[in-house]
Amino acid sequence: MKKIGWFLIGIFTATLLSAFMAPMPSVAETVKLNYANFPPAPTFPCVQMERWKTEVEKRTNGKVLVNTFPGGTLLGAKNMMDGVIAGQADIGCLSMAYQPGRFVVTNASSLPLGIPNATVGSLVLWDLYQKYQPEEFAKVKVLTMFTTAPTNIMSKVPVRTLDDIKGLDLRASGGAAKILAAWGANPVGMPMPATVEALQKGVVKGLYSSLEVMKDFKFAETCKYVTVTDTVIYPFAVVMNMDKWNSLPKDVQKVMDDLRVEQAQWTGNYMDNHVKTAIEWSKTNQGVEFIQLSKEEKANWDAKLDFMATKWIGDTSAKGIPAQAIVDDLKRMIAEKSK
Ligand code: 3IO
Repeated sequence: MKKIGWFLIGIFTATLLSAFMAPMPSVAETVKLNYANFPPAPTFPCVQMERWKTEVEKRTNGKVLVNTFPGGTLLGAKNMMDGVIAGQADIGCLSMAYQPGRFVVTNASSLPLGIPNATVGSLVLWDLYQKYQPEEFAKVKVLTMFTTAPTNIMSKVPVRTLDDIKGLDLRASGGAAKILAAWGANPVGMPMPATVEALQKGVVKGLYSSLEVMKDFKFAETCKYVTVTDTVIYPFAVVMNMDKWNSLPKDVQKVMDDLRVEQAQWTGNYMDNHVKTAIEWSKTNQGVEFIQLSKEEKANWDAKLDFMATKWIGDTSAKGIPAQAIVDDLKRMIAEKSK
């Protein structure tokens, strides 16, 4: 009886002690991170941001708190990289197409080389970045990269032939804008969020991007035609301020490093599935016509893009970048990941 009494007191004391000493992080230990994003909350760059936040908070047992800022409330589309370097935000999500000259190596992923979907695109983009470690990312810690699904024409007027697209004002940026130009359209460059007003005001007649925006930005309400081209992707990066990264505990850094490829794949997968949902919604709820190019017509469209990789290799080699090797690597990676 006496022995059991002491035993219970022992357990009671141990419990009490562990309650004070135990793993609950103290307020001082909690790391708070601000994460900036440029488009509105329901769009895919913000959906992946919330997923990353949830996973990091869970896997660090609450040691890290991530405050997310969608809709350009902390940093906008074009000052994302510089804002993160300057420490205006700890983390930022950027579309590389808005600064094509700045992200030369990784923007090679938006040459017309046949990336079939966002999952393959995201994994290929990550491997390309890892292999070449381009200096344009040297001042930041790259937390992940991903791509959109292949791009298609969404427009107020039907585009069935190369004649229809000639001189047509369509919104696109970076590599996708060059594709439009090759087809004879008039590409108008602006970040995705600005496209809403540009379409309303009639500044552009449509846009060239991945099709989930038909639903997420409600473009299907004004763009009643989609011309299926499934051409290039838009590449994205999520970057962290380098001093902030260096200040993080090792175990927190490990959680984030372990998420880099996983997050790329998750986002690609989310995008690929969400595009299917958006296509269904556009057809069923919005009566959007999906135009399939005939085999002959498609061959004409493809032929207009043949010169692009070769021209890019020529132009980019002149800057001292191993452009031929990058394109060869991209082709090999796309084939491997597509299996
Ligand atoms: C994009 C950008 C922001 C929100 C949703 C989006 N879906 C596809 C894109 C890519 C694009 O067109 C762009 O401007 O980066």
